[in-house]
Amino acid sequence: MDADAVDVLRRRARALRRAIPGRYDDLRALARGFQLDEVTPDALARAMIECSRASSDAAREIDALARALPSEAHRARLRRALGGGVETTGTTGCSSETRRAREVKAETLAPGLVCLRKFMTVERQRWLADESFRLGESVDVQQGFFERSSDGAAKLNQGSRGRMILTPEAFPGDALREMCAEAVRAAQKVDDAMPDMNPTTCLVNFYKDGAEFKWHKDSEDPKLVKSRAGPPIVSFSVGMSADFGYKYSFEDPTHEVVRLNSGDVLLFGGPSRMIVHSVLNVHPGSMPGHLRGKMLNGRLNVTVRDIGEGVIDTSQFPAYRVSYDGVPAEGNV
Ligand SMILES: O=C(O)CCC(=O)C(=O)O
Repeated sequence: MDADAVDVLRRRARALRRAIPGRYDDLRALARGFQLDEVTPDALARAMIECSRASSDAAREIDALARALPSEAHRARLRRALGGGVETTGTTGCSSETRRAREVKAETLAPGLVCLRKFMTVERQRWLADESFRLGESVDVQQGFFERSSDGAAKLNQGSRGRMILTPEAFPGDALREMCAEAVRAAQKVDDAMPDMNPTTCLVNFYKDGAEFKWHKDSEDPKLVKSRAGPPIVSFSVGMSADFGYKYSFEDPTHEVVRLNSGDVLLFGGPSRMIVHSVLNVHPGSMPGHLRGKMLNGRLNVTVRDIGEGVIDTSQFPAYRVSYDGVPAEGNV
């Protein structure tokens, strides 16, 4: 490296230290470890995304750091984990897409099954991603997305998927409850069979590209299963697109598929509450521009549920086990 290039790197390092004074040493150590293949690209990407939230200066300098890694192979691995570079507009950035009027479209797929296209604004998608990763990030909190493998590295707690089980109150303010209420109202406008719901629980899943979720039913109070009147699961998708498969019985040899894109909300309740469903694929390369470098490359899905009198056995985490009157519900995953 010539003297000018070294000088540029030194100046950038000083600028980065000024932008994230409390985090600079940790980030530098992670970047070094990554170049020695001792730290995974996801671990460095997560730290970079978190530090870049501090300010637009921090975001710009971190983006420059990602571009300045000397090895192209390492740059490429980091870009992949970030879904591109780090977003340099900081926390207040507002793209033209945000300002454009939203074109929400409600698709009734079956009685009780509605997809609200582009229901979440870009800001809401970013908010949900930021808050979910803030909650799911820490490998030392038992119930985050990550757990430690035997060699001490952080890995997603369900293989290519990470899960958290939360209450809606884990998200600041009343925002998630309000989003849910709005989505239910919008679905009820196009579907008389969509019941009301009162959010009590959220399952948050983070999928790496290519990840799947096996065919399953979401557990429900046996009384409501019989009446086909269960409150809807309200499912928010952010990040990469996925194919969601559904059918009405496990034995059915065929199934329908609906593509869920970032910002879409799918509701299944009433006669569709017990659909058998699966995430068939998460499409690589489908990360929307407004989320690149804002969340770890992949897909986030937040299902908000009304489990009524159900009780969750938290000792089984990351498995999701709900009982009604002491009896484990069918369809626990
Ligand atoms: O990720 C999704 O779209 C579905 C998640 C799901 O099936 C579940 O949480 O039970």
